[in-house]
Parts: sequence; C-alpha cells; structure tokens
Amino acid sequence: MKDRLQALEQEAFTSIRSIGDVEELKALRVRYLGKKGELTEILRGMKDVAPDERPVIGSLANDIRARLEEGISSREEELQEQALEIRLRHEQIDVTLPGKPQALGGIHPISAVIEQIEDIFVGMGFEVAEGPEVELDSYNFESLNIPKDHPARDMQDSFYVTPEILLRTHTSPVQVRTMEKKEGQVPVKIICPGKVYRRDDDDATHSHQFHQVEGLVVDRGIAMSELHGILAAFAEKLFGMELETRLRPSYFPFTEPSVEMDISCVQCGGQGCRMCKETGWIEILGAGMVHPRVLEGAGYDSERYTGFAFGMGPDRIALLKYGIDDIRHFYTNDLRFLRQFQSV
Ligand code: FA5
Repeated sequence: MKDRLQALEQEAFTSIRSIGDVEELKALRVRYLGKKGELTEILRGMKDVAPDERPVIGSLANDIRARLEEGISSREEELQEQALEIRLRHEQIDVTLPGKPQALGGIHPISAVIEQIEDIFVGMGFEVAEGPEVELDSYNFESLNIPKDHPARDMQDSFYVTPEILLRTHTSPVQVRTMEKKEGQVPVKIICPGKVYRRDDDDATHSHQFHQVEGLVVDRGIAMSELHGILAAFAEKLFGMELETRLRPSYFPFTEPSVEMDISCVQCGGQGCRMCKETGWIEILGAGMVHPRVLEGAGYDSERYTGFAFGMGPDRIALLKYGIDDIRHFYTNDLRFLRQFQSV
C-alpha cells in the first residue's frame, strides 16, 4: 500500500506541474483528493493492512494529502499570477498617444444676448422673475387692459390652447403676476426674460416663436425721466458705445403714455445706412408708464404709486449687435453659422 501511495503522489505532482489552467486544477483536486478520489480509494484497502502497520500508512496518507493540497494551492496561485500578467500586458495604456479632441459647444447668440441684458439690469438692482409660457387669457390680455375687441387678441396673432388658455404672446403678463405676488409692496424692480409665441409669418425679422425681456419698476414717485435714464444707460452698456436715444410716442393698452425707444444706428452712428433704412435711428424697445388700471388690478394704489414698464426682443437686438440679416438663422441650427459665436 505504501508503494501505491507513493506512486500516486508522484503521478499527482507530475500532473500538477503540467496543468496550465485553474479549472483543470480544480478537476485534478477532485480526482485525487475528493470523497471518491484516488487517495480515498487506496485507503479503502486499509483493512487488509497488518494492524501494526496501519498507523504508519495512515500517517503517510495524511502527509501525502497535505503535500498535494499545498502543491495544488501554490500551482493555483502561480496560474492566477500568470493570468494577471497576461491581462496587464494586454491592457497596457500608452500615455504618449495623442488624446481625442472634444468638440466644444458655445452659447447660442440669443442666449448670450439675454445673459448680457440680465447682467446689465441685475447690476442696476433688478431681480429676474419668471412666468409660464402657457398662460391664461386673463393674464395675457385682460389684466393688461387689453379689451376683448383689441386687435392683439385676434386669433391670427395668438396660439390658443383653449378659449381661455394660450401660448403667451408677450412677457407682460409676468408684470401682473409679480405685482400680485408682492401684494402691494414696493419697490418692484424686475426683469423677465422668456419665450413668447405669435402667429406671425416667419420672415427676415419675424419668427412665430421668439424671446422678450420685460421690465417693470413700481414705487413712489417714478416718472418718465427714470424710464428714459435707465433705458439709455442700458442701451449704451449693451452695445458698448456712446449712443443717442429718443422716445417716440406709441400705443400699448397697458401703458399710458406709451413710447418706443430708438437708438442712434449702431452701424453708421446716425449718418444713415441700409441697416437703419437711411433714418439714422433704430427702434429697440417698447415702454411706457404703467396704466393705472393695470396697477389697480394687481393690487396697487395708483394714487400713491407709479411705475414704468418696457419690453424688448433679444432676437432683433442680436441681429443688430452681430450684424445678421435674417432672424431665421437663429433657429435653423446651421452649425457653420452657430460656430461663429463660440467665443461670444
Ligand atoms: C410688446 O410685446 C409689449 N409687451 C412690450 C411692452 C412691454 C411695451 C411693457 C410697453 C411696456 P411688441 O409687440 O412691440 O411689444 O414687441 C416687443 C418686441 O418684441 C419688439 O420690439 C420686437 O423686438 C420683438 N418682436 C415682436 N414680434 C416679433 C416677431 N414676430 N419676431 C421676433 N421679434 C418680435
């Protein structure tokens, strides 16, 4: 029996050394050391061994089992290390390879103009307010003193969702929403940037979806001169140059008096060119003193408080600022056009 055990040990070690795979090694362990393995099989013959030799054989069998366990484990470690080395060699990273360039996006020119407008007004103490794009007819028109028969309410101009709900046609409803929230408190000093929608036919200066920035100031003793002063300072900051400004009488149902503000042409300085249609002036916004009915409707005593409001279109301002001839360029997403503004 002793010989058989020693032969088994030798044979097992030869196999262990020649095995190159962890799975095969596991199978080998079962084959030699498992419950039905070859070592157990040999030990079954113990009953035929003389009693005084049994302890010697038993001890030999235990030693062989321990050596085989040890041999199998260290071979397993060896194989695992080899496998790791192969993997590492495979996954080696060449840090000298040139990197893949990442295409950088830029800020859309309209967003850039809106951000500049916001920065200027925030610098003058205005807060930024927001309101819904899907608006109630009552906020979009009624509370702004736009009577039922006013042309601005015409279905041609507005996208209605239901008879009482529409896509807002201007940012002016945010004036009313803000005043209601402030519950008669002053000062109110906000701007409201946002998208607006009109059933206008798209052309070089019109889009059916565009942007506006609304402004509203309400306090005691606010006069037309404040309106002009703030908006003139704003225009010079926005265009980064000295400008002439003038107010022309206009009409908006929610302001009285109403004006439009022109600036001297940013292209020709007022001499007359194609951009200003030879007039030397360019209109940039509508404005006026908040109509007493609008103040009262939003909870402000129009005897004590006055205010001014204004509204401008950043899309048209972007056309002027960057000398672009067609508003549709902003919405067609031609990357060749947009890439020109990457550093704006
Ligand atoms: C208004 O919408 C008023 N709510 C502005 C206002 C606010 C006046 C507060 C007084 C007090 P208007 O319809 O003129 O006004 O539009 C304002 C600006 O939006 C215009 O000066 C123009 O720059 C821009 N705009 C108007 N229609 C379009 C359009 N279809 N596409 C692009 N921009 C437009």
